Amino acid sequence: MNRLLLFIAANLLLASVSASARAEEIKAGDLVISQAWSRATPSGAKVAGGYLTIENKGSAPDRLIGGAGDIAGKVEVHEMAVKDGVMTMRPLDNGLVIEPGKTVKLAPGGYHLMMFDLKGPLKQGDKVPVTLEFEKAGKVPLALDVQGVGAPAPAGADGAGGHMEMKNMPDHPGMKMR
Ligand SMILES: [Cu+2]
Repeated sequence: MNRLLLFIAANLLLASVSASARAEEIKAGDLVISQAWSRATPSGAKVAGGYLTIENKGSAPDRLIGGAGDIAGKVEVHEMAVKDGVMTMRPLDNGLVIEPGKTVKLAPGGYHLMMFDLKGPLKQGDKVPVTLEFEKAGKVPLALDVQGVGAPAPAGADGAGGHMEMKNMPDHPGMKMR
């Protein structure tokens, strides 16, 4: 019995250590943002995606309406979806709503930040500062943790989210990653 308790305690301790080592949380009003990350870009690439998890702990919806960063000429909020068998992306003109009590994940293959006109390559290990803009929470500075080329998810995550190749995107002229 005692041994079992010890075992459980040790596991809890390990779990909390790895969770805190994994990613910082950013609090902005009622929002908690975590696991902000991006991928290393091949040299010459002009676009990159940005991914993060946003939790709304408040009682009213908020809306991610845009972003900005020194690394990019323009940052947009995008949605990726399969339409008529073709993978397409489009900017969310009205922003991305985060309902109260809900968690929205921006991840490869779904919602994402799109950084255009990159001023330089993103390198693995970099922390890229960007500022997100929410309707209620306002401007929220954070850093995207740059993972390796083709990383499907942030380091230490459960590997959720499929691997998405950014090519053959008819909605994004000139958007070739390789
Ligand atoms: Cu996009």
